[in-house]
Amino acid sequence: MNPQNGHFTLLIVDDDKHNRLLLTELFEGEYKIIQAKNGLQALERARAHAPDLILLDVLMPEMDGMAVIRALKRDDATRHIPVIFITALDSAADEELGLDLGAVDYIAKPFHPPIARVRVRNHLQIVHQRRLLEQIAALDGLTGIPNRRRFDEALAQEWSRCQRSGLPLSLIVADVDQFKQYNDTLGHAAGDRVLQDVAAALRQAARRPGDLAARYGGEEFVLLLPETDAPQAQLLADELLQRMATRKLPHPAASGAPCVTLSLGGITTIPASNEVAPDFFERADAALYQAKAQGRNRWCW
Ligand code: GH3
Ligand code: MG
Ligand code: MG
Ligand code: MG
Repeated sequence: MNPQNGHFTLLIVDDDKHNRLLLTELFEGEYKIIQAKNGLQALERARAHAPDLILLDVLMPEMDGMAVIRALKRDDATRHIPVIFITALDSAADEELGLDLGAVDYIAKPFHPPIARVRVRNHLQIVHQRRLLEQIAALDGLTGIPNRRRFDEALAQEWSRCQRSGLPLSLIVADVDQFKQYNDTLGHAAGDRVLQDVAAALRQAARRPGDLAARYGGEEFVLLLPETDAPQAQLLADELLQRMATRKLPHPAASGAPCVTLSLGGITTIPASNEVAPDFFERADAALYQAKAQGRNRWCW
């Protein structure tokens, strides 16, 4: 998202209709605008619409702006949303309090509209940059698929989701067979291209919404499959092995098939309340070890 292209949403909070109108007119050319006329409505709309920035009045009956920002910062769903106070309260103490409660900026009324516009734009630029960084931090540099950090988060999330829903969760751990020999004979750069190819095959296999293909590290990959029972996940495992066979990436030093193959370890469970996600992963890894021991290019569950 680019701050100039109108994809950002601002929540304007003010008890005074005239002020809401003024601010809306100032920003509606650049951003999507949502309004709230009191503190409670502000909290509800911040949760419902996840705006990119909140312009917050301080003096409001019932719940004032300071109480609103405290509530926003207590809530996981809203604490990351930057807040700018726009207020007639112009003492240094008020400004200090507002910033101390986590506002990113404080604009005293009466304000110069062009300055308010630029301040908002600058803060949205920071939002934009932070999101880019978050995206990059979740991706593996070589293959472009999600990395282990992202997978660990997703596993924790899906684990508790399936604990609540009672639906099965499946996990496949994939490891490239005899990859050391591959690197040793064809070189590390060729090995890197194989990893990119494997990542592409995994991405194709993880095609339903909610499925996650990630590079766990080195030549190990994972496929997290929420709400998927064992027969469904084993079908996907077959498909993944088949996809690799179809790709026919030559592996001159392989002891079995002369192509790059994968071994897969799978596990399916309905997470019980006394089980933890790391044990789940260990069990998939144990199945992978079995697949290796049984001759590679296969899955074990
Ligand atoms: P096995 O069939 O038992 O899995 O044997 P293997 O040779 O694949 O297993 P091993 O763990 O001995 O070797 C893994 C190799 O993966 C060694 C390492 O150099 C290579 N590797 C790990 N990360 C990368 C990478 O990013 N790029 C390349 N080219 N090679 C990598
Ligand atoms: Mg007011
Ligand atoms: Mg390995
Ligand atoms: Mg290997």
